[in-house]
Amino acid sequence: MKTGFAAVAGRPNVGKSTLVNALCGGKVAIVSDKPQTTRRRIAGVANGDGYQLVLVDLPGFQRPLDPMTERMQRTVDQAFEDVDAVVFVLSARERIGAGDRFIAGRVFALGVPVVIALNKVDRLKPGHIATQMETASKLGDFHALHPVSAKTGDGVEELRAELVELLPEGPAYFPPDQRSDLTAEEQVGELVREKALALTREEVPHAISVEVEELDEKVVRASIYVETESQKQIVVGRGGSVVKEIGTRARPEIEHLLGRQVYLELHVKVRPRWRRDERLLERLGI
Ligand SMILES: Nc1nc2c(ncn2[C@@H]2O[C@H](COP(=O)(O)OP(=O)(O)OP(=O)(O)O)[C@@H](O)[C@H]2O)c(=O)[nH]1
Ligand SMILES: [Mg+2]
Repeated sequence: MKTGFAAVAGRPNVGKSTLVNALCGGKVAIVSDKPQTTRRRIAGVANGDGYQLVLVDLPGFQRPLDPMTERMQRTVDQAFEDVDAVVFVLSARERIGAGDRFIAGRVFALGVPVVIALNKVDRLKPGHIATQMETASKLGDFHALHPVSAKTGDGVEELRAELVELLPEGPAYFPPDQRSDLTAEEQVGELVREKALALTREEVPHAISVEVEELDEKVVRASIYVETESQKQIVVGRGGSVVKEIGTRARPEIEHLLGRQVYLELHVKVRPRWRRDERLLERLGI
């Protein structure tokens, strides 16, 4: 059996998590249109005929600004230490530039094959895709370059097959029915955060974290933390409308995940400067 790990690296918001989900054939990681959605390392498992490919979804490469982003970047650096390949994700919709070259400097120095995934090619003109592929190919000595759309699934199967080829022979790392290495509590927390991100803007998404405090047969109780009173007002919404909508959107996905109906109880709380609280960050898995 071919088994092993591929780290998924790239700038924030290029579609790494969407691609991990597509490669795994199901939702492993949350996605949003805001940068810095992924804050921790998440292993997503793709099982197939004669292989188990573990995709390591990572935060976007960034210049650390505070203890939280520092820890996120450390996570990225550490994840490179023991992988069989790297998927270097680029967005075909943006200029391939200095940020990508900085990451290239790191990933091409690792000594493992680098597969470039030029993502978001859906609805782009072939001429534009060709130009972007040309630019991408100059980033370093890549093993393969795949234009893909994580959103439509175009090219994803070919990319998966390419990655499987790079894996050594070995035993499976995860039981066949396990899709990610997060606990149920962690997955539920991420789903709630995803809905909260979708419903907020500007600095608010970055100030949100979610902790699941209770998860039993019937009840899921979680706290949504923000940093200031005014952020709390935004997340609660007029007459509780925003937090209610977060619950309405999250509950079906939580029930699908757990395989049972639950009562979802959400509380919005202020925890000043939590992004600088090392102990809390540790507890949040960041
Ligand atoms: N059009 C298009 N949009 C995409 C594609 N893949 C991802 N997106 C969108 O790009 C945005 C970012 O997607 P994510 O998967 O969260 O990106 P990420 O690289 O994991 O972002 P961070 O975790 O914040 O670093 C979302 O709005 C996605 O819907 C794609 O193939 N085509
Ligand atoms: Mg992500």
